[in-house]
Amino acid sequence: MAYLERVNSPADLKKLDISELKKYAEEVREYIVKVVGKNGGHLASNLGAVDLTVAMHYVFDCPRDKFIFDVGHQSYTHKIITGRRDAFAGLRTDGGISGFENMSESGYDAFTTGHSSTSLSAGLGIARARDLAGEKFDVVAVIGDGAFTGGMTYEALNDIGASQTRMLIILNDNAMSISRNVGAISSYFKKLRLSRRYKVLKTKFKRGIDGIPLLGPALVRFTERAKNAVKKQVIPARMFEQLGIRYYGAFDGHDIGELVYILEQIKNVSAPVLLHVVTRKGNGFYEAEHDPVKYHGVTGEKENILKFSDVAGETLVRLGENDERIVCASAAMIPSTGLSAFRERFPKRCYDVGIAEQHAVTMCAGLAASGYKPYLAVYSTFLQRGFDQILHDVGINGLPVRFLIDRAGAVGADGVTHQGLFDLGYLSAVPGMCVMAPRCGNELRKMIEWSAGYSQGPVAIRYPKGYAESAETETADIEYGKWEELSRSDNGVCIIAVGPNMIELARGIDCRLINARFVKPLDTDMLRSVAGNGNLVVTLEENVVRGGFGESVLDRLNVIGAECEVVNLGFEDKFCDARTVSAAFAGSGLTAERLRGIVSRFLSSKQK
Ligand SMILES: Cc1ncc(C[n+]2csc(CCOP(=O)(O)OP(=O)(O)O)c2C)c(N)n1
Repeated sequence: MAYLERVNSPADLKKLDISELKKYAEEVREYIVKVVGKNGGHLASNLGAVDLTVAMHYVFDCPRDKFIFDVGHQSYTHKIITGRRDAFAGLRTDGGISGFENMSESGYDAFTTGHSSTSLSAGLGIARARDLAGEKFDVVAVIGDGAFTGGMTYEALNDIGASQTRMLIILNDNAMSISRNVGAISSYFKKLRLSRRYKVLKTKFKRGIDGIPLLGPALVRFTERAKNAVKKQVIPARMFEQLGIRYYGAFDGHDIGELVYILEQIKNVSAPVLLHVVTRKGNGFYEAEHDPVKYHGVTGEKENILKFSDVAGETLVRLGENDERIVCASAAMIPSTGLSAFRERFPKRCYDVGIAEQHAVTMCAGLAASGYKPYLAVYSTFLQRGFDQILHDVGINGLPVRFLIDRAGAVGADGVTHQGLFDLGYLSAVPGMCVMAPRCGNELRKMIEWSAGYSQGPVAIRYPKGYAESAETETADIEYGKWEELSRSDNGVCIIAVGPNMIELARGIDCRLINARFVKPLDTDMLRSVAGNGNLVVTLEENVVRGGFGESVLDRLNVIGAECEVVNLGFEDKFCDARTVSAAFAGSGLTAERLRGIVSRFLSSKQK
């Protein structure tokens, strides 16, 4: 690790020559493989971006120049170069460094990222601020072809092209999102990539004929003209150029020498530029290169845990067999949301729309308006993008779009940008939305079956990542707006819990335990039955309390005129950057000990 140890800052990197840079990049790759093997993380995406990042730091002067890595999941090399080499060993652990670019972690991180397709907008803002202040530095946004499927990218391109604000966009094109990239833009990039082959041929040919003494120069001029004509056909649309953005590409994203050369050339262009580089996901690590989908994100978690996503997928296949109106959609997350089997069985009824949650929601609204039964499977954190579409396109029209909201609650190692702690609030805010949360796989199955027959309005079913099969029991059939009583007690203590983790927290406590399978509408009858004077009602939710389930229970109890004592437990009104689920719970006091303390204090004060 001779070179790795020598580089503690971008300035150290600049002391190396090109051949040393290549050796350094190899060592960085080895180090990433080692740390991700232990801690988990985005392996394939990072291995593909090592050479590019090394070249960027060699040519530019970060942190004076601003680098924004879209999604930020490929920023490991950037972290290692910018003084975080040793800290990188604590990647994604509690108290350790984040798996994404993060402004609060380092002055070298120009922006906090995590959700896709933000880099061009953020970059444009930074570039405009630079120009207003009369400063001089470069702004570089690195964006993958997957992130390029997100709508914000086009809103930003529109603005960048029109304003001619100077910034560099580096398109890191590996033809993959998490799985193979989809859509028309992906096909367009493929055409542009083919021009790369043409470029290589061109330089080789030129070298060959230059050696012919008399005819050489004339031949070069002739072939140059011929090739320019060919080039026009090879890159038919020139989309970027027409938007006012200079396009350079496509270049080999693993040839550090070539990258350094081209970056030095375009650094001085006084217009917005898009540099297209072609990379290989997983580059340099055989397993990741050959199975980039599996190695996109390595979790380091137990693989044998049963997932709610799998139950959702199986149930949809079963329902789909008997009902042709059942269709599924995902925003670039078909395998991770459990939809692979459905896509295989019903390819025409399953849509991967790219990283485009807003579009996915409204597209599903269109399907529902036409009599189909769309199921949109999406992570809680990414659905935040589609709030207006949920409200304006689905909600106002009362359309029965079914949302399957995965990874709801604390998410572990991905940290602050990925926590699914807000959906109960933003979904419940939409009039007419029915919001449900199963406590086990069996209940999720029943909820999805029930939702297929429910056409009065939109339905959201939210669940965390995994569930233990052993905790699965027979569950009562679903009845609209009705909760399930799991245990009884006459000590005046009632715990109303949402979801499996919260129910688990309350297990073993002497109380009336209620599974709030409907977060909206609330079960007012059952609430009346617990509202007696002198009782204690504790609500438990894996969501922020502000605007969440507990507050709506409190509100309803006030309307009923209840005189019981109420305690709302959930996540506090702050962003949670815990990297394990248990640390997230502990950080907001969501522990069995605290719950027991609250209950026993209540019981002893009652005795007095
Ligand atoms: C809004 C949003 N939706 C979904 C994701 C999940 N996600 C993380 S990385 C990724 C694929 C990104 O592909 P690309 O930009 O091409 O980068 P690569 O990993 O291929 O280098 C997706 C879908 C996200 N981060 N943000």
